Amino acid sequence: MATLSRFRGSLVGAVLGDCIGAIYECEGNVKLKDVLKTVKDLETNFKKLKDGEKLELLPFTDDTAMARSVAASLVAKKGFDVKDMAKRFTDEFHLEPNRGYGGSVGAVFAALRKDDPDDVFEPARKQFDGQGSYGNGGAMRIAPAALGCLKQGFEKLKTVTVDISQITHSHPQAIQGAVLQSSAVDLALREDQSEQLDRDRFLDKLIERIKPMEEEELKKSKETVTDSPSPKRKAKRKSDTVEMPYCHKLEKMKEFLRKDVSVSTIEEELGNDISALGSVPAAVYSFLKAYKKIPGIETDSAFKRTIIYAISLGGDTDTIATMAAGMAGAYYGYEAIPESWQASCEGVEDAKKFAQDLLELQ
Ligand code: AR6
Ligand code: MG
Repeated sequence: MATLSRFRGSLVGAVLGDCIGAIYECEGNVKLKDVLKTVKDLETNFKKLKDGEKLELLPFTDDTAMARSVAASLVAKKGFDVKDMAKRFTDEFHLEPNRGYGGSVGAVFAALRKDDPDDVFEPARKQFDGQGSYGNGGAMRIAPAALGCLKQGFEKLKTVTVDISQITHSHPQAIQGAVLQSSAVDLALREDQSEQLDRDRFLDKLIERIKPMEEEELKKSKETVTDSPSPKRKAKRKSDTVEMPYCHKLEKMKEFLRKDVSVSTIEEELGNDISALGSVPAAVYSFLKAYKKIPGIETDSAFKRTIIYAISLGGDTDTIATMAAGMAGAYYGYEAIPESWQASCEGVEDAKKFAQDLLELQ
């Protein structure tokens, strides 16, 4: 479970999902054949390299920029320190604001820098008339927390995840999405690879963790229905409007995994957008789906299938791929990650070092 291979697998996997996925971000419908060509090119170009030559690196985006801050803070503080983490996010954003951050999160960093509030959650809480952001920014960066909290168990991981999310994303669905993502990485790290992965059981364990959070939120929203409505998002998909949408989507996945479901069905039922609810389930599904062969993706590597399939879903490709690959790397380990892909992406060496440092925290 807590091995260097699986820690490295998760963090390096997440970097590759981000860098490769970013090629297709916001492209609308992504053609699988284009994604297959992209990764084939990475492999061909790597083979052509002569001694001492280096590839032009695919840059990482805000997903990795923020995940690095999560890892760096946990390592420097030997655990979670909310002020330190908020400062690292803020400094990192101001150092390189053009990493593809979401449209509204910059305002949180600006307020954190300008006001330096005692309560670091305050600027995020004020977003969107007090609803908070429901974007996937809390989930996309969270994998290092699963590594850092592995020894302490789920309750600790949950508390830390909620707080890391709330620095920028305080909408309940953003927080639940972050907990779903960190849980999936945590469970992937813990799975015994010598046994078959029981995908229904994996989903049941995730449901067990998310259900109480959704139930609590539902109760709150029913209590406050008349005076101040609890955060609701304008949903574009029917599957986002059900009472406990994360649990609903996790249950649906069991059915989808048993048959060959089209990408458009996945987009409709699970989503592929920048909201947490519209992307974390798609990432979990990509990881579980790619455990077995996928028609049209002719590779024996389940790790590669995960990234290729996640990107083929379209929409917020870098973030769905980074989250899915964070799980896949945690499960399959570092050795499953192709050298040519690593050599093509920015930030891999740092991810390896962070994995080592987080392992030493255990
Ligand atoms: N009400 C209305 N619109 C909202 C709300 C809300 N409560 N919350 C979010 N939005 P942001 P992120 C819309 O800025 O989650 C990048 O590609 C609003 O249009 O918090 O950090 C990253 O890599 C807002 O501008 O960003 C991520 O994949 C947008 O959602 C992705 O963007 C994004 O919310 C989201 O990053
Ligand atoms: Mg993104």
